[in-house]
Amino acid sequence: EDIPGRHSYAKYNNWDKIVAWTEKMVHKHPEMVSRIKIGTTVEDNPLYVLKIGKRDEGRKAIFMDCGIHAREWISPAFCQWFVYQAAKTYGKNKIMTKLLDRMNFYVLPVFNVDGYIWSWTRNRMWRKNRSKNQNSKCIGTDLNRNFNASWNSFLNTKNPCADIYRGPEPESEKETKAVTDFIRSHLKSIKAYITFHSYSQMLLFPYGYTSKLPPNHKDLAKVAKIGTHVLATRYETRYMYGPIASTIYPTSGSSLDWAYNLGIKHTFAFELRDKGKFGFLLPESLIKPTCKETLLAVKFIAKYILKH
Ligand code: ING
Ligand code: ZN
Repeated sequence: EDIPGRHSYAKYNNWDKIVAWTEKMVHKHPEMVSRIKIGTTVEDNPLYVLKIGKRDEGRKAIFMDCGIHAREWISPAFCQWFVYQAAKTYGKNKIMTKLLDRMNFYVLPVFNVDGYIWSWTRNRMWRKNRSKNQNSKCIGTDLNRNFNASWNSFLNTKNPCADIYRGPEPESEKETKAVTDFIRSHLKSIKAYITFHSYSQMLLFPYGYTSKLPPNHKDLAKVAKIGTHVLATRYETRYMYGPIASTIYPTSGSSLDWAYNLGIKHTFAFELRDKGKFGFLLPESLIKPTCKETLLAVKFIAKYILKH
């Protein structure tokens, strides 16, 4: 399992290893896992979504993305763990079997591929993508400020040199466009959207751009309350939950608010471990515990989606 130089779920894997891993998953589970290229990045790297579940396109589906921010390495690690556990425990674990018999998962293990590569090779603390900006020497757009959700409203996202630069227009970035096109074209089946960040230990839901509460706030809060409770049953990891704006900070142009306003009524963002002790540099020894507890919450959300 843990051989030096090889892909491992207990280690952070670079982009090349993750690509090889996507091939391996399809090869090992051809009836369960397929790989869809939804687009390419600014630097012409492929954007791969793994579809998990049977061929039936009409079923309910959940879209999940990891690694929208380059330095949040625990996030892609979770998406890999999720796919692995889904394929491995299908037919063995009662809940996973029921979920995969009735619904599909679309998993984008690395959203911001160019940034992820940059964080491995040049700057471990890189967050944005790697696109060039006009009239500025600064590089990159924050993909989680680039969605068409009150995009124009927050001035602090206007500076190309800022870590939260929103880009020249909504969906200006190839990565954003690939994801929004994919979700729009599968909108009939997609019933939930879940995005994975680090760090803070929070489970967030809309809105970020306003302190107004969405119509199904009570429903979202209930799912988040039970989800964080279920997560804590494994290692007693404490999560806060609530709307983005009041729980973490106000944001405009996030994928979560965009997906919600598009009509996906169950949208959640995980801020995975920890609470700042290691921050983005979460040690590899904490990858598996983080993934295991998070999987419990994700399975709970999926079960809820299946029922409602
Ligand atoms: N935090 C997120 C950010 O983009 C977030 C918080 C999540 C905002 C979901 C909006 C929607 O700032 C990190 N750590 O990136
Ligand atoms: Zn993030």
